[in-house]
Amino acid sequence: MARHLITSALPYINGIKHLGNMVGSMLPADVYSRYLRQRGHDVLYICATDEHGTPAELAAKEQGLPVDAFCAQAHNAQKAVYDGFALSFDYFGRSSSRENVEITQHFARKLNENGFVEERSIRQVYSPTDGRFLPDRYVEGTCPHCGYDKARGDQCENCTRVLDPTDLINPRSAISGATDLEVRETKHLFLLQSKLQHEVEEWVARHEGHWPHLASSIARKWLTEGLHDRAITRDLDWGVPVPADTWPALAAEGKVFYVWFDAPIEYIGATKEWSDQDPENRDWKSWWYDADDEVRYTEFMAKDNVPFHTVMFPATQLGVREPWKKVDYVKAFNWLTYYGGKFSTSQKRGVFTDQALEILPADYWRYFLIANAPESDDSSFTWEHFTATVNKDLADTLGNFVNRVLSFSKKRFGEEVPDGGTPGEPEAKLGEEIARLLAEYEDHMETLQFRKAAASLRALWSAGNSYLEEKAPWLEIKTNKDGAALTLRTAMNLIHLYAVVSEPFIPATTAAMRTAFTLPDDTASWVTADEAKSLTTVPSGTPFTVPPVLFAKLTDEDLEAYKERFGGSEG
Ligand code: B3M
Ligand code: ZN
Repeated sequence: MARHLITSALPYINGIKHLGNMVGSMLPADVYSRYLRQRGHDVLYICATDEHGTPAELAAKEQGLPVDAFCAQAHNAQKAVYDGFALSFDYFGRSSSRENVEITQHFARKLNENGFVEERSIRQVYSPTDGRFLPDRYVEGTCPHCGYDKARGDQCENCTRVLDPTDLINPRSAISGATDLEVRETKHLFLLQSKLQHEVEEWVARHEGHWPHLASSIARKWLTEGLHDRAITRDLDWGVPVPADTWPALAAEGKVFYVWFDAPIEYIGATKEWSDQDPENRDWKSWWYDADDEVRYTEFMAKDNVPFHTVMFPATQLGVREPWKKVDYVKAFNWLTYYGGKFSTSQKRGVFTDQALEILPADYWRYFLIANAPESDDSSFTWEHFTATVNKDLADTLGNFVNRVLSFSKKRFGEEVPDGGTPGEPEAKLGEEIARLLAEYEDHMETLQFRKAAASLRALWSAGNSYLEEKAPWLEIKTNKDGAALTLRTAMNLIHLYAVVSEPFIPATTAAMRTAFTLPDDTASWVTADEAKSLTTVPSGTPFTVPPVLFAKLTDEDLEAYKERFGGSEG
């Protein structure tokens, strides 16, 4: 049994996230974690809210709240939504935690001891209108590389190039829009990434061959551009304080660490938060320290986060000269667009996670989003595609199969699984097909190819429908009652098998399917190839109930109402 450490990119604290944010990180991480748990592995799935940096400060200001109070309520609001999506984190922490402060400060001290931190005086953008230094992210302007006119001072989200605010053309304050920006002297700590370039390159070279092309190409691009020494402190009131024992002057000025310095460390911090809740039985360090041989670490994130995870964080981990666990596999995603454009809170474009749960249960979204995950390219959310997929895959192929098999059997044979005698050629052929498709599904899940895994799952569901159409127990019963009973018993075994293997995608639905059968020792966490072939896990005589219809079909009126409410057109 392997130990799997899984993390997904930490959602910024400011505001409820849209579906695109979830499908590129937390949701696939959850599907993979559920799958590994069912296969009997020891899984620790960690995430947290990313609470530092100017996103938090500005959002709190807008709500007239102290930042810490804002973060506490915003963390709970996001966590409630993720609970609604059944995201099975082992722990969902907060980067403002005491644990993260301690570990981040430890990392900074060690980097300093090892000669990878230097104090430098820099010229930073100051906004007299806002009365403060503007962190990179809150300087907006035109990207010098691609001309994108909403590029941020730290990174251009259009061409993903990392920037410095002074690179921007026509810079303006993202807070007030003020353009009377000045550049003033201020002291900051720099992480000497240039001194770690060679080590990071060696480490990436050892791993990039296993990563998806999207992750390895971005990491390679960043390394080819060369690792630059980067400021890792900011003039902000909110963040991990620079420790006074090492940098008294900077601490006295109230400097804090740059959000991207402490955010990845929160993966470790949140694990310690988890451990501190039950120190007798949990050992956070066994997952992170000197754990290379026992633990496999997989990260999930969107492509704009790849540079920080494949270069800056590993550089930090290498520079502390301690055996912290570095990522083994980076599952990076492209973007989910909304009708080809970006989701946008301000322009009321797109579906946000809280709104999604208002209109439909989580499993509708979970399945659709993973089945259309933006893996090898951006993918576009449209209401037309969503309603068509829900109606075809969920309502017809899976839901209708379950409902008509159980309803018909109950009506003609009562509320126990009928017998029908020895399986024949059709059942043997079906079993071979189910075992083949199951092996294909498992392979796609093991290799984190979610769209392909969804296709194999769909094919498993379809195989049951083909068998039912071929055997047609509603006709068979007129001339061969036993034959009809055998068909229904076989189909009910498929329902139980679907309930087990579909759980990572649609956990609430599969719970309803599985509990339809009163199986005393239904502990089967997965399905073996033999069980797939034989389809006899659910014996005749097993009591069963007919669950409510699993998925309601979406109507044209629903479709129009969604498009009206959320906006829905190209461009
Ligand atoms: N919060 C960026 C984002 O939400 C950042 C991820 C941090 S992962 C350590 O895209
Ligand atoms: Zn650009």
